[in-house]
Amino acid sequence: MKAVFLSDAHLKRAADERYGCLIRFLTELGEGRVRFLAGDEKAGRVNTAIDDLYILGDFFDFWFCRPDRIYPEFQQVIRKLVELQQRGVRIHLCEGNHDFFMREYFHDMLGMDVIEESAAIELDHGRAFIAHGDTLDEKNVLYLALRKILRSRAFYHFQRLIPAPVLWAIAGFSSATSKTVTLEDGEVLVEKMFARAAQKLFKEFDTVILGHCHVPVLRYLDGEDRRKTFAALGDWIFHNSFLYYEDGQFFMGNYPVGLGNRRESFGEKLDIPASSC
Ligand SMILES: [Mn+2]
Repeated sequence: MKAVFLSDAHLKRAADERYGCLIRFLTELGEGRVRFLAGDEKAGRVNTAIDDLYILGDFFDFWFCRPDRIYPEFQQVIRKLVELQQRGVRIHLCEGNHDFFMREYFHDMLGMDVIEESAAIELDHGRAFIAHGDTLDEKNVLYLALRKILRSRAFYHFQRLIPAPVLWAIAGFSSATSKTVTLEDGEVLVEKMFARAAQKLFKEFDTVILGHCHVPVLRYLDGEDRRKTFAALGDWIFHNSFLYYEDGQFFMGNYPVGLGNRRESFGEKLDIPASSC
């Protein structure tokens, strides 16, 4: 089984650099290429078609459910996902704290897998827990309460009453402000997530894969009987990071940006190194 996991692209405008980067990455996935920079700046690529693409939340900087009125800037990337799906890649979208109510469009209309909060998936070597990760801190009661309200049926119906262009304008404004108010230090957050995995989730799962903290981390923990894997996916704002999985092995890579053809022609197949922090 071959899969790519990514999160936190926070897509907003098609003209943004990260948007273009992601489009190129998805195009290459569709063509059966996974290009990456490893931690030591070595460039490489795996020529293979993947089976699954997991997008673990905050792919869009905002999302409101209007199956008939999709924010125009998002149409290009949605077409890309559909293209990948038509090539046989299964698309899994987990909702984040910026994008939810996704089922009605992505599942009901496009037939993609939508995960509301978390899911248990089967990988070749064992079970994995996947989630965006914003609900892992159970002590953050205020945030969890707010999250519940925003995802309630009442709020769903309320947002349906507001004209789409007005919603998009509000969303652009609120997502800009919410970042300055709620962005916890990524490094602190990743340690909290790892602690949660170590104390609880690893009892049930061999692997925990999360987004939300914007820091790419791949870490192993030797358990009593088998090795456990923890991954935080980073983002497509500063890192262009993704997790690649092939037959029981994980590899954290960064998509090369602006390296031109010199790197591109560096197309040898590398053995996938197991990097860890
Ligand atoms: Mn998030």
